[in-house]
Amino acid sequence: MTAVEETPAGTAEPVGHGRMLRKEDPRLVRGRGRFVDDVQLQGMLHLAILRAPMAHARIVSIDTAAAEAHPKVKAVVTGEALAEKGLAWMPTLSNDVQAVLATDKVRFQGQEVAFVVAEDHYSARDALELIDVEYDMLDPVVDARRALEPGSPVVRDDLDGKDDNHVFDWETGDRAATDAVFERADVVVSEDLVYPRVHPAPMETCGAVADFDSVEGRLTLWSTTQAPHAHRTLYAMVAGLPEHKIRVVAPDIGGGFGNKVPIYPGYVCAIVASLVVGRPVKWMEDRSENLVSTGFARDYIMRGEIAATRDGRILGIRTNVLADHGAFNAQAAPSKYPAGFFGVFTGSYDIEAAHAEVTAVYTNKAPGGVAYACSFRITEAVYLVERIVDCLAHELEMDPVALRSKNLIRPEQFPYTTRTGWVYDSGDYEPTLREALRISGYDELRKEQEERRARGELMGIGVSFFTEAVGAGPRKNMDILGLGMADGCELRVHPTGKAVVRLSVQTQGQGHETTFAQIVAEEIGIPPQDIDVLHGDTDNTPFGLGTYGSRSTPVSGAAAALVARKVRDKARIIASGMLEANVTDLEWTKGAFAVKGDPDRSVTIQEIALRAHGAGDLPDGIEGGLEAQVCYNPENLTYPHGAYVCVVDVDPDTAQVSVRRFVAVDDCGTRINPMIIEGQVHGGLADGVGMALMEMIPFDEEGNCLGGSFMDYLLPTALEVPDWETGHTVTPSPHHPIGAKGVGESATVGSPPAVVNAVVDALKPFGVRHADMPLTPSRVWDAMRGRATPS
Ligand code: MCN
Ligand code: CUN
Repeated sequence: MTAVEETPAGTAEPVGHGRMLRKEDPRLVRGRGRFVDDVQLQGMLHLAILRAPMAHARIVSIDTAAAEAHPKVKAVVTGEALAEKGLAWMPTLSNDVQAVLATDKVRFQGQEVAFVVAEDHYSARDALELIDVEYDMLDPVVDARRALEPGSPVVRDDLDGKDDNHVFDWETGDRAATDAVFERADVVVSEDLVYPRVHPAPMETCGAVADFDSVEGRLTLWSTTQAPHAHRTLYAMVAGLPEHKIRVVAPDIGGGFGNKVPIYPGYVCAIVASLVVGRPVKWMEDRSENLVSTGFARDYIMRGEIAATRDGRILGIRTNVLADHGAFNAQAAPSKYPAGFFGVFTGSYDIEAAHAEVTAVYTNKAPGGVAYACSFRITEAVYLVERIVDCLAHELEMDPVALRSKNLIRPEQFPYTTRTGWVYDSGDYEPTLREALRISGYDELRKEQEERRARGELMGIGVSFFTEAVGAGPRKNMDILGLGMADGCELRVHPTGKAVVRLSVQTQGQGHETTFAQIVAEEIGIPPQDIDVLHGDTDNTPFGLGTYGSRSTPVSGAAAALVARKVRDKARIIASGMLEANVTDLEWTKGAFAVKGDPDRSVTIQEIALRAHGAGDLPDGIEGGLEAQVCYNPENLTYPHGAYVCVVDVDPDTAQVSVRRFVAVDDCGTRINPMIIEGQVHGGLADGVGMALMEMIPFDEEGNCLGGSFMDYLLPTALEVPDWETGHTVTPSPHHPIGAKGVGESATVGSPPAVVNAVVDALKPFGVRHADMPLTPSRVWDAMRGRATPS
């Protein structure tokens, strides 16, 4: 990255796409950000939640008398009290219900049982200790593999007639055709792969401040949400408050990574508390609460099978998945996709047949699923295909790059319909792969590896190639709880030529205040510094479904480009009046309309803005002002892709893995701000190294969560990651107005298999073909000794 290309925020250049420092950073790096916990209101009270200490137990009684007697306590609320108001249960994003506060049983360790509202945070916490709950212990179901066994404890006996732990069965592809190609294949390779339960662990935990104004009947909720509009609609449905009387504000958000998509009981408790006590109430969870109770990710137990010819032509892939959904099915995914977008498990390869079946089960663990830069389960899908392709390379004794190269979808095949029905919009895979090989010096690395192996050193080279499906989604087949996945955008150009663009999506660190200003700038020629981006306030932004699944650029970014074009179209008509020329005789150069062939006769967008709002006549039929609004319904998802190469060294004495190099070449179509893209990729690669080597939320046999703090749940630091080496190719999306595809999750999705493939490659001298994440020293040690670590 060259510093020359960067433009400090505040200077006038560049207009439009290009490297530009983030507009939000002056505020954030000076400590002037305003997060939910910074919200202080007159008379505000504090809420703390009592959580279940065990995974599965019947509640016999709850005695709140001592807590209520605490001098600073204003209210103590139990599930029973909520039940009287019909608020003890709330709908989840997957059409299940989840307990706001437990009434009958607790179903996972850390589940919400009661809450206290007090004058300060510490008194609220202290009073939790004074609540006396009598539990009747029940056997828990912890291992998803045992959840469907007859006689297994039933987690969800609250559901009518439910006598097992089955959530859903889902399948995709053609079973018969797939079985047929497996029958005739020269080589079939199977492997059991576990994608462990991990956690998005954003820097800021979840929280809310609820302020109910009983005179106006208005609720204002500041909350850590990635989807303010969708949350508002759900609160209206759950609490029965009229939607126009609810305002959801998401101020600065300290990272989301999917963790802030669901509605958590804590938000609802804060709302109820404000309604009951008549004062503003703040709830902020601590780190352990976040790790133990909020949306986990993955937890997929997969069997992958791949069929190929002897010379490495992949014929088919099939897989069987057991998905652990925890105690409530609260994963966020479009309604018709119970396994998210796992259907893209055929990856970037042109194969003849594919089939997948997924069975989901309830267990006595925290609810959630999907979250953590996942692109709706594409992380699992990409891990499956990229690991199993490496297993095939191992069996065929073929170079993993050569095997991939031979099977990649070819450029002339796009738009490409996969065997499971996904239409990849565009792609040119081979150049991306070649670029990753060039940057990494792949052939040299293989030579070096040979030399090192001869000396007894364990060096590994891992490759992954991924295709993602991001930008949910077309209304025809995507919704969340019945809400179509479109996004609105509104643009107002002021008389002096400055502008405000209002978005329905919500940045949590992705830099929307910068890139969306750039998108608009590119279209109407007003410098990005003169365009403010408003988001995260339902009273001030148009409706839309929010930020997740890397959908902001594909959906809301398209809306921003289109709304700017709509304004430009109007500006053209006004310019024609100003220049006394026909609209068709006008030419647009960035920022001005000029008469064709007479460039001296021109008006800038700023001059047009002034005329639009000013005195004097406008062309016939044109109203004053320079504003527009659109709602964008995407035609298809966008399909970014990438090729990654990871180099690791494994210490033969300690089995410690160190990532020496990581090369990531991403293709996200048209690039709006390359610097922000690199930031997104760097973050995602760190996620990938973390998941591959150290992150996991494990449980003991009783269902105690063993990953409830950052002492146990290890996140990678600067010490565990190398200097990232990034590159790119550009294959625009044909249906997106500016050709952009999403990128926010690409690296998290694509990097775990590259790291695991590298570690397994390092262990080749031991005959290892697979080892499960996270590849901690003990697991690597076991793998070297031919022992499987239970996972
Ligand atoms: N971008 C670009 N050119 C492109 C594509 C994207 O310049 N062709 C820019 C965008 O304008 C935006 C950023 O890159 O500023 C990410 O865009 P996009 O891929 O559309 O993703 P979203 O903005 O929808 O962000 C969501 C995505 C998800 S789902 C997770 S999870 C994740 C991620 O973003 N969470 C993050 N990256 C994160 N980064 C930070 N700092 N914090 C999080 O919580
Ligand atoms: Cu799945 S994590 Mo992101 O889509 O918010």
